[in-house]
Amino acid sequence: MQRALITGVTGQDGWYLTELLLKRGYQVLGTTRNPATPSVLELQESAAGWSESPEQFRVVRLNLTDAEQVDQLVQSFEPHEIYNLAAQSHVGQSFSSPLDTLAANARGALALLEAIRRMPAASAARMYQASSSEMFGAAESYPQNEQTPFHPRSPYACAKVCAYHLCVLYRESYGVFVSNGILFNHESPRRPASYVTRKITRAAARIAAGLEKELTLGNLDVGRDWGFAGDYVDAMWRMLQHDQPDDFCVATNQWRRLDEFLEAAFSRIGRNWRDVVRIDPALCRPAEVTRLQGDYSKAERLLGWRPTTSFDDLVRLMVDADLAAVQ
Ligand code: NDP
Ligand code: GDR
Repeated sequence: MQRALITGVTGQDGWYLTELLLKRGYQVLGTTRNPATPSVLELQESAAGWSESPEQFRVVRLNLTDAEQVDQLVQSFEPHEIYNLAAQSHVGQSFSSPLDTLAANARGALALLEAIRRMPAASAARMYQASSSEMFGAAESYPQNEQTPFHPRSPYACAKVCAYHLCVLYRESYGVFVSNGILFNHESPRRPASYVTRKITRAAARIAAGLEKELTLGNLDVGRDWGFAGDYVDAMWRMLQHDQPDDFCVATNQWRRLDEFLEAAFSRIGRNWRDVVRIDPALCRPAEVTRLQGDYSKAERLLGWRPTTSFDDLVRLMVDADLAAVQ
């Protein structure tokens, strides 16, 4: 049986990846900072439905910045694959907690690379590193691909650039099988409401139900390449099945302005977003990433991956899930 270790298993991507791996017969060990939370219980209940047996899925506590703890976990579980998803993943928040962000997002990746380096070469784990399109930041060329230079615009993005280069270094210096997935924004009903897409779809549903009257946002003058998280975890898995480690952009090749997302979400509930959206400058970031648009042609060519969910379907899926939740 293949064994996979997923750090940050309680997050959006951890959820979809756990489902994918359990349904493919993997034994999955997930890590969290706190196993006593409702999200762990919810995931365990869902995982029981995706597994053949209760032994197939477990969640353990791990402090990713504690290299000794990381090493002990890796050497005892002997995973074939490691998916490093744990991170302080909120870009805006990284400006108020830069040191914690750097520790979790860069030091955490390094602790895993070091643990892999100490595994017996013949059975060393393959690693997926959750790199991000935020690393392109202020890039001026579109679309962005694996050759586009990085220009990070937040402590979050700087930490991800650091982790990215550490992965390349360990691949080149020690032959570690580690691949960077440079994933563009991907969303789902499991996205926390602190991210703009879910904040919008949740507010639309609550406004439709008469529970709220307005929605407060920051900078609307931005655009992103938004895909569906369920599609993107399949790209992660494919990277670790490929014959060699590499770096891949995962995206839809389309970008939309934030007001187009608002338009799509509020038209689903028959309202005009301009009537309810209020701007609060306090929600704007000290440095902004104005436009990200990916090019997934390398992932398609080498991994046979392509997205299956359109922008309109994604927005509909998220608004409908939030409407169902308020009802
Ligand atoms: P989430 O924020 O939903 O999940 C990440 C998990 O990491 C959390 O559930 C949390 O689990 C854990 N975590 C949070 N803060 C810390 C911290 N300071 N130290 C250690 N662990 C922490 O992220 P996603 O699932 O959306 O993303 C997965 C990974 O992919 C992240 O690394 C993210 O940066 C990256 N990424 C995401 C993209 C996206 O659009 N979603 C795009 C590109 C990259 P717990 O509280 O249980 O410990
Ligand atoms: P992002 O996602 O920063 O791209 O990072 P987020 O949804 O937080 O912001 C997208 C854009 O919307 C603007 N914005 C707002 N954002 C939030 N959160 N709340 C608001 O009220 C608001 N108003 C406007 C932002 O300024 C920004 O330009 C996500 C995370 O998942 C990262 O971990 C990941 O690496 C990148 O996507 C790719």
